[in-house]
Amino acid sequence: MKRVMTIQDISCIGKCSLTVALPILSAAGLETAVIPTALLSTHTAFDRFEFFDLTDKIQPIADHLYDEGFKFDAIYTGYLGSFEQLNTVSDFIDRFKAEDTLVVVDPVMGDNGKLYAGFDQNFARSMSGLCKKADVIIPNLTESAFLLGLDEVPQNPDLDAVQKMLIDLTRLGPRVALMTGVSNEEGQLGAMGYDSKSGNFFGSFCEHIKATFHGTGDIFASAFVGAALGGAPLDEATETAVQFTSRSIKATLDDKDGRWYGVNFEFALPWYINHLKEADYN
Ligand code: PXL
Repeated sequence: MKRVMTIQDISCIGKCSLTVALPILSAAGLETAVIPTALLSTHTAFDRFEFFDLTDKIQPIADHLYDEGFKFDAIYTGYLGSFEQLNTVSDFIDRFKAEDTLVVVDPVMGDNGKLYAGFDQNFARSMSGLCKKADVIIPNLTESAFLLGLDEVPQNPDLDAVQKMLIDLTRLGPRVALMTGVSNEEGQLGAMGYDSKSGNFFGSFCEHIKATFHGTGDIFASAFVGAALGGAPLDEATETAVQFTSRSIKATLDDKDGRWYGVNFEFALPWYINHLKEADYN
C-alpha cells in the first residue's frame, strides 16, 4: 500500500484541506498520513473564524516520524498559513524526499482574482520558493499570476497565454505545472498542464458551471494525487480530477440542502473509486 503524507490545515467546518484530502486519498486506496498545520473553526471565507497555529508542532512530529523510519511515496502540501510554516514544510520535504517520492505543492493562496484573508504578495514570493521543491504544482489561475508576480490576474487567458504561464511556472523549479480554472473554448472550464521534461502540454475540460464554491481546488488536487500515485499518467490523472470536481459541483447544485461553503464531493466518491478501479489505478 502506498503511503502519502499530506500537510495542510484542518477546518472544523468548511470542507477543505484535510477534511477533503483524507477521504479522497483513502478512497484512492492510499495510506494517508497527515500533519495539520493549523486548526480553524471554519475556513477563512467565513466573516469570522478561530485560528490556532500549529507551526511549532510540525518539527517535533517530523522528528518522531523520521526516528521511526517512516518513508512516503508522496508528500502533498496545501494551505499553509505563515512564512514560518513555508520554511518548516520546506525542511520537511528536504528531509523526507527520497528519489521516488512524488512532491506535490498546491500553493493555496487565493481565487477569483484575489488572495485569501491573511496573504499578500510577499507570501506569494515565498510560496514560489516552496514550489521549487515540487515535482508538480497545482495553482489556480489567480495563484499562478501571484506566483509569477504578474501585475494583474489575466481574465479568460487564451491557450497561448496559458501555455506561456505554464512554461514560466515550471521555470520556478517544478517539473510539472498544472493550472486549474482555465478554458480551452467558450463554455468549457478545466485544467491545463505542462511537463517541462517531455515538453508536452496536456489538459482536460468540461462544461463550465457558473457557480463558485470553496474547496474545489483542494478536491481537484487530492483527486489528482490519488490517481497519479495509483499510476495514472499526468493527462489521465488530470482528466480524473476534472471529472471528479465537476461531478462534486453538480451534486451540490442538485442538492436542495447544498451549502455555500463547500461541495458535496461525498456523492462523487463512488464514481472516483470505480473509475480508479476500472483503470487499475488503485
Ligand atoms: O480551500 C482552500 C482553503 C484551505 N484552507 C483554508 C481556507 C481555504 C480557502 O479559503 O480558508 C483555511
